[in-house]
Amino acid sequence: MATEVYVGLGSNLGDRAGIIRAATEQVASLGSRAIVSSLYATAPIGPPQPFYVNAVVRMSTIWTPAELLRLLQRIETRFGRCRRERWGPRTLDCDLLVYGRWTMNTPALTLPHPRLRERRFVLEPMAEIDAGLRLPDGTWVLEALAQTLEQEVKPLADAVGTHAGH
Ligand code: A4P
Ligand code: MG
Repeated sequence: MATEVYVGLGSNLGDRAGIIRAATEQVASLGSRAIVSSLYATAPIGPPQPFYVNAVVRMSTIWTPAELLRLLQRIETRFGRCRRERWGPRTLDCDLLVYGRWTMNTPALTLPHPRLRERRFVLEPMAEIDAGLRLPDGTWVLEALAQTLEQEVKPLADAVGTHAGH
């Protein structure tokens, strides 16, 4: 049985947009009926660091959560990710945001992603893909999004030539 999943991607080192475009394709190949959001230029959450490009992929997959996480980490590695500082700059971060109606909390995997509800950089692309989306606890993504509008997130096309660059 295939399950509908949402995967969040972020990059803030190197050719961010090129990395996210290529990586979303690789993530989409792990499932079927994939939809890729627009790319967004987003202000960093956490320690001061360059701006991010973020996007979200929704797809149906037959991989289990643990298998899918391992496959996502393999894609991160392929794009040169090396883990240094937590929340620090990275060429590619792939997070499993939502896996069907699953909820779980282990050190290796928490579902839905624990910081999802506070982050406009994932809520905005999720809402773009499905404005009627509800999280397993019943929260509407649009409702959570409305609480995060002070965070700077704009479509990448609009950000070109503006101050977003480094
Ligand atoms: N892990 C547990 N649950 C999950 C899950 N649902 N998806 C574990 C993915 N991984 C999960 O992750 C650390 C461990 O979390 C993994 O080994 C996995 O087993 P990591 O990717 O190695 O480390 P990280 O990314 O530095 O930490 P973390 O906690 O994933 O950071 P976040 O919360 O992803 O934050 N600002 C903007 N604008 N855009 C961003 O994309 N990203 C971050 C990273 C900070 N600020 C940002 C952005
Ligand atoms: Mg991560």
